[in-house]
Amino acid sequence: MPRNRTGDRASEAPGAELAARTRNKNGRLRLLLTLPVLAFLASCSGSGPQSALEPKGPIARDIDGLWDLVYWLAVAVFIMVTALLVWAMWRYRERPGDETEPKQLHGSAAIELGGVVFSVVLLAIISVPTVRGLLDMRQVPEGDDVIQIQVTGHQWWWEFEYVDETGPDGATLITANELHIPEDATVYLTMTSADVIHSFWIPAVNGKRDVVPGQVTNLTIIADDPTSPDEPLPGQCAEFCGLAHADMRIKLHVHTDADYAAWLDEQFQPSQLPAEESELAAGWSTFNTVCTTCHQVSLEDVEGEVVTYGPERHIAAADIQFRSSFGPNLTHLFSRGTFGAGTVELTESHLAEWIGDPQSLKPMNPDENDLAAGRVLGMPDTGLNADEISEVIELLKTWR
Ligand code: HEC
Ligand SMILES: [Cu+2]
Repeated sequence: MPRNRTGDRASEAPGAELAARTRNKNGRLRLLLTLPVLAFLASCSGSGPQSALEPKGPIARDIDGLWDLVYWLAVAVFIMVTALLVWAMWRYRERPGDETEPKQLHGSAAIELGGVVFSVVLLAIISVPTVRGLLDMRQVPEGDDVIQIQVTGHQWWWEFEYVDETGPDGATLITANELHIPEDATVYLTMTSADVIHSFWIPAVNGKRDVVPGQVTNLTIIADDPTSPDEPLPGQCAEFCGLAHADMRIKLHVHTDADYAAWLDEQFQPSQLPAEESELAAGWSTFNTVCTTCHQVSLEDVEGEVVTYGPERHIAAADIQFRSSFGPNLTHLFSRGTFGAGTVELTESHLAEWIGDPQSLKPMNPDENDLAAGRVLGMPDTGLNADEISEVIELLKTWR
């Protein structure tokens, strides 16, 4: 007897049960539809500036090209497999009057071998440019024009030291979170971490690379075109590193050669140590008792001598002396557009909020283990009163 294909069991069910079942079915259908709709809608977001699909330099462009290759191969495979599936479903559909089952087969040398060979060929096609790209990216760039920058990851900010750039006092240039480079320059980052594993990632210029305590890793970045001052290329830590991990950003400013030289010049103009009787003396006294336990600052005194205040820098990694600090170097704080690792716009009122209650702008509370081990994480509440805070801000404002 042919199978009953139109057999409607629902016709035997009482009305209420039928309604319930229909509702149930609708619910399931809706759930089933939700997933592809969500996936589809996600594609409407476009790619923001922090996207590997918007390369702004040759290395990132290579990665993007590889992505395109893999994507289109995947699309071709998807279309092929789907077409085969649809064809098989249609060709071997059950027709009225069918009495025999289709031939049941177990194993087919042709199909299995074909599948294996096809996959191997595809993977080989992908692996050649992948391996070549990886080797290219790992190459240590050479030449006098390579800009060397040491990067230290901290919970939860980035320290940049321009090791080849020494100011009039012989000290190297140190800054935080906002990285400045000239267009088309090959910039070689030598990286380590002061605490836990971080990962340095500015998708527009290269892939990510882990930043590991006690080890040195490297990354080359190159950017094509200058960025506008209020639209630097965004990046961030890409390895979960604690409470404020998501707020560990990087801003990459790309300059013309002339603008880069001007920026360096500015960074080497020493900030001033307030004279003893000046209006800024009170702010300096607070700063030098409270803030210099963590923050470094290099200041020129009235005699023209530049002195660095702050904690000793304390990391030695591999054969490189990393002279890293507990908090960002504040010598040229007001040359930055943001603070708190690129998360807060640098304005006086934000700064007052930060000094008064840093946790309100960026959650950095150490957990119990850290407290028990005496570890300080992030910027603590320094307990200054409103007057002291505004005195300190008046002082900070002169450091540009
Ligand atoms: C116990 C160490 C410690 C002390 C003391 C301290 N800070 Fe900080 N400060 C930090 C750390 C760590 C950060 C980085 C926080 C982050 O972005 O995750 C920071 C960040 C900052 C920043 C933002 C810098 C930037 O470029 O992102 C400013 C400004 C700042 N502190 C000012 C002060 C002032 C002013 C004082 C004194 C009243 C002070 N800090 C005292 C540890 C400290
Ligand atoms: Cu991190």
